[in-house]
Amino acid sequence: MLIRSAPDLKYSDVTSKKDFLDRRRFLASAAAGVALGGPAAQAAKLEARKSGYTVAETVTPLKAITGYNNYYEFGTNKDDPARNAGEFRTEPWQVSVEGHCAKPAKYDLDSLRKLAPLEERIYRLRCVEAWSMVVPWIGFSLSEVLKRSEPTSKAKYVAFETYYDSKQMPLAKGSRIPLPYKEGLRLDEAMHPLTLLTFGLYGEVLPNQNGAPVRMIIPWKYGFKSIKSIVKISFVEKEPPFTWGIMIPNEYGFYSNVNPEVDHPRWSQGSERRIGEFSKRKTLMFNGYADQVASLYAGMDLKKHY
Ligand SMILES: Nc1nc2c(c(=O)[nH]1)N[C@H]1C(S)=C(S)[C@@H](COP(=O)(O)O)O[C@H]1N2
Ligand SMILES: [Mo]
Repeated sequence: MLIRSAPDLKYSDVTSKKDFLDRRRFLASAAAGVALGGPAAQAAKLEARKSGYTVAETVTPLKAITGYNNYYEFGTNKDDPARNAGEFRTEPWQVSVEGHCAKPAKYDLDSLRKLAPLEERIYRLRCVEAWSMVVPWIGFSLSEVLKRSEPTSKAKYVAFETYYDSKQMPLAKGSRIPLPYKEGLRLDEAMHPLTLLTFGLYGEVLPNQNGAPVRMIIPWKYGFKSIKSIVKISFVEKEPPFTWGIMIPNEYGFYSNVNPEVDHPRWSQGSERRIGEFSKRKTLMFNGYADQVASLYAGMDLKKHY
């Protein structure tokens, strides 16, 4: 069983005692109903083994991660998703893997989650709006799913789509972005071991505002690439359209790799603020994952392919 109800406060060896104590405190306040809006505050535990894919940095408090979100389907203010996503139905859930592959597949959430052992990976995530966070995510490499469907030689990119239901997401229309939310990766980016299919955070299943029941985390790219509440994964031949590129093509490029040297047309990307902290820190090339991913872009002009 992956989900259990017994509390598990054993925590990663790689986090400091202070982080551990912080976490206990935040879990306690969440349990007391302080941190989370809506009725779905009883999160189920999600067991995961520790992983080597981890940054040794202070993790961002659970309360900040679950209270300051971008999820336009549930409103455009940072505190809207925590307030409005609580009753979103994430069961039953189906994810379809289709397109240019020998073995298309449909998974319910449970069968998807059992495709590989769950790992806890502490990753940075950097939003294009120049804030960032460090999160103990739970999931496994997306490649575990992709390789099972045996992509054909025509599969050059992977396209993703979010669930959309205007009845369950009445505020979505007001966001004025085209929905369902769409994203895409080049096949080699999608197959990269860092690319995480994510089911949980902080030892629990994903809170709805963070993209339950399953989302992507691509830690070297701006946060908008990390699409939430996925229902469709397709192998495609051409670079797929993505929501922010459809909306404002002169501001958002397909790659969207974190790059302090390429500013957004309206603001600098040279520095960032960790949510919950006051001072700014310098943004790192590929969000600090250059050693792992820079080779994917060898020979590319990153000022052109931003
Ligand atoms: N479906 C969907 N996915 C989405 C978004 C969204 O509005 N809708 N926002 C993106 C943006 S801009 C960011 S920064 C991250 C935020 O993830 P978080 O709320 O877990 O911090 O989710 C991304 N995934
Ligand atoms: Mo973002």
